[in-house]
Amino acid sequence: MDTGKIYQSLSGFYDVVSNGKTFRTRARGNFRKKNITPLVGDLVEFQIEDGDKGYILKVLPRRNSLVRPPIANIDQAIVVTATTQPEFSSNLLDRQLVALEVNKIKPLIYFSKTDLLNQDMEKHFEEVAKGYQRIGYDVIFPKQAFDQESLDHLRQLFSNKENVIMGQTGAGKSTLLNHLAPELNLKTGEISTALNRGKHTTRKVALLSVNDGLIADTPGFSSYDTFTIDFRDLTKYFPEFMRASVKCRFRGCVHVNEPGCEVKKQVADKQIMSSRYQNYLQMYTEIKNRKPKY
Ligand SMILES: Nc1nc2c(ncn2[C@@H]2O[C@H](COP(=O)(O)OP(=O)(O)OP(=O)(O)O)[C@@H](O)[C@H]2O)c(=O)[nH]1
Ligand SMILES: [Mg+2]
Ligand SMILES: [Zn+2]
Repeated sequence: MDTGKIYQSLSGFYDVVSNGKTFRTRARGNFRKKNITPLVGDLVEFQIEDGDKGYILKVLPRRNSLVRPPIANIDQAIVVTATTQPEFSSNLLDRQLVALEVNKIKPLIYFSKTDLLNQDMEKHFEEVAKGYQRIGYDVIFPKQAFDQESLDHLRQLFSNKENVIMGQTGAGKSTLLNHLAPELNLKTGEISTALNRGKHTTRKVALLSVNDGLIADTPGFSSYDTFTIDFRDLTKYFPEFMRASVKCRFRGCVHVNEPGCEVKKQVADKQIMSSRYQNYLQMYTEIKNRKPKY
């Protein structure tokens, strides 16, 4: 029996790398019964058969895992966020940030297509970027698309970590990776077709070695559902709400109808971005009204 890491998953096959060798494996039959799906990033025990094939016996305990994109054991997620084409959605961004906070994965927000903005829109998005920076997130806002400074900054932030690149279809995830490491030669979509046909250019999750780090390219999505958390806990995943909430009058304040709520005060004072609060309320209502699944 050997131990390795899943680098790629494609139609029921898992490519496991062990001591620098790749083995094409399948999951053992009883995985489905036990409701275990191996994920890219998983450490697994596997049995080698016929040289470079094998089957997975066991998925080792995970540090964390995401459903969208499906990946495990990640330190940092580069959230590629289009400022335009597709249109910026603070809601989609905040949902991804919450999912990452829930899973204790460090977000890094990368704004793409900044070269397509006119001056007014560029100013607007610089403010948006600053807002997320004030929350405490690492943010990269390229002055010119793929300028050296942004790429170097990104390289510095991802080296020696296991990273995943996530974001909406057509946001520019694969394009960004190609700029970081041209030898990857990843397939990218035409802007127009990517958006109009709703087709993903990237179809599989695969871990790639880029400089001194590992990055998973992933297929994009167009929507992002909420999470299996208690609605009372949602506030915990908004770091700026947590900082403010020590001054809320009530312990356990969820910042909706309570009097003396510091979060609502800071929204009114524009210290907290109102888009964040609106998105919080929307997610809160959604989670609260969700029918329990049996
Ligand atoms: N002008 C401009 N175009 C960009 C930028 N980033 C990506 N694009 C274009 O946007 C289109 C989509 O890029 P992809 O890299 O395929 O997007 P993706 O996020 O990998 O999409 P999926 O694989 O479908 O999830 C391509 O035509 C890219 O050339 C950018 O910063 N500026
Ligand atoms: Mg792609
Ligand atoms: Zn409050």
